[in-house]
Amino acid sequence: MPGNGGISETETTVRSIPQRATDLLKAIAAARNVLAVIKGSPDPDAIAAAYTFRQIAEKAGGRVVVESEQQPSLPQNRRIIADLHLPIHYEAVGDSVRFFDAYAVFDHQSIQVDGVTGVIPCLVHIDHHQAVDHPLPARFRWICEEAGSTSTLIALLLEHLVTRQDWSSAEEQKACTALYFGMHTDTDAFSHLTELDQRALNFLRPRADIAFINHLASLPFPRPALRYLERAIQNQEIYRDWLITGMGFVDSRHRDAIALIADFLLRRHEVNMVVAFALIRQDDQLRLDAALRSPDKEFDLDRLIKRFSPAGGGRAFKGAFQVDLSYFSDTPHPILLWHLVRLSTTAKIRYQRDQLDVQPL
Ligand SMILES: [Mn+2]
Repeated sequence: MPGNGGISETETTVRSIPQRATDLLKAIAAARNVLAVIKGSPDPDAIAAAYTFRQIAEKAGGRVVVESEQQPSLPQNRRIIADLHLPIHYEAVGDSVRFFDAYAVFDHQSIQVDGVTGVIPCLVHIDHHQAVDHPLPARFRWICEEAGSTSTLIALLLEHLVTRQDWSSAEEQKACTALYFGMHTDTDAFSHLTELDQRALNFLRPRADIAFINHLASLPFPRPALRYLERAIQNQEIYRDWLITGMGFVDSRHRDAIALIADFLLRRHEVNMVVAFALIRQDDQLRLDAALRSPDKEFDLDRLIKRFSPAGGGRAFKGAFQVDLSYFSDTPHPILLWHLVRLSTTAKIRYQRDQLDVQPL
């Protein structure tokens, strides 16, 4: 890239990695017990990042518990956790938060975690989504949109740390396999890789169990998701160059189907946006869950999503937002509620499409 003494942005990032690895170890040395929180649905990218951080921290004398707010929903995500024996806790932290000195967040724009933020400090925040405007403080932070996944960033740190820490080849393989799958998921099977991703992949590929990953990646579309896909196809409508579809109530165990279906519809149709949404009921909670997909790397999906909901977010190609509707969770008329949600959401989406002409992102 010109204008930088001939040094590309990627090169600058790569040169900063040894220092970042050192800073990460310093941060770890400052806290003994760390809670690594996986926010939202545990996807392979977040799982791999949190797991590898745990291994790095334990070799540096720290202790890390990886905690997920939700159970994994896709069969391949359950398989990678089970087959690689990745230790993840699913109980809410609650009062036990006081047993930790600090917490860490990976693969999420915001480090806000209810019941944790404000109680203990945030030690580490690593992510590849767009940075938020006024981030809460974190001791070590690496936000890098040049990476297609958080696993990319962790792999680049690991590349330095394996030479400085005592990693057996089995441990290395386990972490690299998880990170490889994290990258695979976030880059749509490596179909769009940045220069940084390519570097990370060069490190991971010879160390990962590729046969296992190929097996995971070939697991069929989960059967319950097919039912939702059918609904998504029935309900889809094309508004200008966007495809909009609602799937009704989706069982919380299969909520990842919304993202899979959005991916599928984008591959199938020549549109500039896919928005797929559904209502998710979990215990006494109810929320609207929407997945957005754009085929255009330059499209600022994050900014668009913020127009729907400040709590949502995105990056190149993918994004999502949720709206809490728990107040309506006991409605005696779920079908009526769905109609209302569908009409209102579709109207909002159409409005945002029209707004792009008036007020570009
Ligand atoms: Mn990610």
